[in-house]
Amino acid sequence: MLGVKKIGWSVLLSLFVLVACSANEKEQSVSQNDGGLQVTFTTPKKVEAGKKTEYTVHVSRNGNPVADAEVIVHLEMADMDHGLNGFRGKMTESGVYKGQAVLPMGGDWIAYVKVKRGSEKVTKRFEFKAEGGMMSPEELEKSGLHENGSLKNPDF
Ligand SMILES: [Cu+2]
Repeated sequence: MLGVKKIGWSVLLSLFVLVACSANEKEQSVSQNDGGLQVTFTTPKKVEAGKKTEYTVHVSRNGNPVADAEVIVHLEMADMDHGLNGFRGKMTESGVYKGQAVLPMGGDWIAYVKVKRGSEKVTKRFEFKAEGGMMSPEELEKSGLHENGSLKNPDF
């Protein structure tokens, strides 16, 4: 539950994010390589709180797509705990895993991308921004989220 003071801050924060985002219209895509599995996390050009958004994870090794990995993405706010949100990635083509999620509010988000294949296991951290304010309790309910923004029926 947020107090009035906190809501004030989140409005300020959202304004700041709006300004910051309009200056950078590129897709928020980051790649990380630890010598084994290379993992890339991509968001659409614009991520908005309250809207179902599709995210893409690319998994490769030495430039070759890695198929049949288990990909689980936890989406967490940088400065706040909203509980469990994210998705289990579905492979749409070799090495490409997609999933959808609704974020309960705008601001700074972190994607923890867990990739598992055989005995290999790696978790990568990616930062991205979402626009918009907070979802109302009705909107949260409609999107299958608890009041704190966590998923009601996670499959991961
Ligand atoms: Cu939040």
